[in-house]
Amino acid sequence: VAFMSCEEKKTERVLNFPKTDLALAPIIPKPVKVIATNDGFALDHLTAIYTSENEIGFTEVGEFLSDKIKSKTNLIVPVNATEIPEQEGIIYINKADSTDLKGAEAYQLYITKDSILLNANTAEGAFRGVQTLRQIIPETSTDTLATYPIWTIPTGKIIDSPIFEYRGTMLDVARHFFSVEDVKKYIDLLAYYKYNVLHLHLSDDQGWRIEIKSWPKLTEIGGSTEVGGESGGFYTQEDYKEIVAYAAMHHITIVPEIDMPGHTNAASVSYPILNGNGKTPKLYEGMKVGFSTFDTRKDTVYSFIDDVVREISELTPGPYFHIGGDESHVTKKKDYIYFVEKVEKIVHKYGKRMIGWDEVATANISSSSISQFWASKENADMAVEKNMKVIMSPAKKAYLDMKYDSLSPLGLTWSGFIPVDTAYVWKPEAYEGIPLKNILGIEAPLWSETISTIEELEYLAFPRAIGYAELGWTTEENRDWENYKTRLAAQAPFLDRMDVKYYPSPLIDWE
Ligand code: TNX
Repeated sequence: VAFMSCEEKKTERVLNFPKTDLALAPIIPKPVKVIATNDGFALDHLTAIYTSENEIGFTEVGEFLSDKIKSKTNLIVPVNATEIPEQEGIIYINKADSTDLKGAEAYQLYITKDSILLNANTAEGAFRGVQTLRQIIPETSTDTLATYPIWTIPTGKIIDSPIFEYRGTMLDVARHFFSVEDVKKYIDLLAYYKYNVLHLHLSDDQGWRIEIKSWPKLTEIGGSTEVGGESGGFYTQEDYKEIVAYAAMHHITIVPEIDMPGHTNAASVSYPILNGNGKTPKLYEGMKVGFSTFDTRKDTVYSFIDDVVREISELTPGPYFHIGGDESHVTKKKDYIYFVEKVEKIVHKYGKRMIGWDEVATANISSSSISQFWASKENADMAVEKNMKVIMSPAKKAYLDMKYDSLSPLGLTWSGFIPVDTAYVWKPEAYEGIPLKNILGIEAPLWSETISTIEELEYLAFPRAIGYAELGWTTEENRDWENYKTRLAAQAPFLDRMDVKYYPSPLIDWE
């Protein structure tokens, strides 16, 4: 028996490999450097994974890879197994302190016909590298003379690291609620393209979506509605923890947003004491913005915010808390500034770094706070003057909720149409004169006024979110629309296998 299996070893199987070219592999985001050696590594039933077991998180990364190989190929690839009689073609996932690994998310892949070596400084870097590896495993097995299937991975070397440390998307779960399952599926897809942040817009005029134990009516009342009069919904703290943990497993940071002092109708319906205009508000199911505000001069409002920021921060391991701060059209300018400055202190009290929409830079806030540029260059410039970091989310380029074109059944149009090429062909690192040193990264928001199901979410997010992933990771010299188009076309089999209802843009020759 031993002799028989020897007969079937690599040499024989390798004979049948067509010449490979790693440099042509449709990897998104495009890596810094790819060198092809034109041979093939056979992924098959003899493959095994070994990880740096003593380093935090590396074994989990190995298990993640094994799991994804299983769903793509049906192969069972053992991780750190000790008693496997026969293994060939080992995938090593190692911690390495190499000087050419730039930062926590950097990785290197050395693929030969006998082994794959994935090196990174951290489990996070290894996780990013695993996404590259997943992308170069062919969708179907390679035909060989062997009696069992193999998947040919092209050999060569990949050296890679991102340009930005913050690469996010935002999901508005307030205008329409999305279930924990929906959010998990979105996380699966984001992780594959190396996103590292998911910002959840957890409150707005139309709904409050996270349980706050000290203020239970927020979800009981404020969570009961959505745009269009549908039934709303909210995450219990257990649900939210589940999302946070699932994101963490994918090395994605959750950024919670409680939008205030405007966009607060749902909170004020639940507790009318928060409202500044003296009227008793009603539940709101429309799409207008800018009509609600907290009373910025009332102590109760700040003890409320203290409770909310404390409870959410306790459930959120990531460093950020997003306070919204956009479109407070009925808050007086001086009240708005007073409010943002007070809330920043509360955010700091609970150990978080504050993010706000670009308007927050009009207040006198710390340089450690972050301004999210969505509409006003003037506000973004104020943030730069204050030495703050800026997240690039310009509505004309990066809004996932804009229609692709006039035929799009879903989406809004206030900042224009955003076809797939417009979404890709711009430079977040040199946009509207914001200095590169101030740019923390890029985020593509998906507002949900016009979408209420995961299919609709997918239609607006994909394929544009794939392009934003590349803008956040890949240097400008390595980006090119014509080249990107062919790599994007090659995502179709993956998206189909994941059952993603993406928009089949006619600009792309889908595979
Ligand atoms: C503007 S972008 C908003 C949201 C809307 C969005 C729709 C921003 C900070 N505020 O309240 O949902 O436009 O595109």
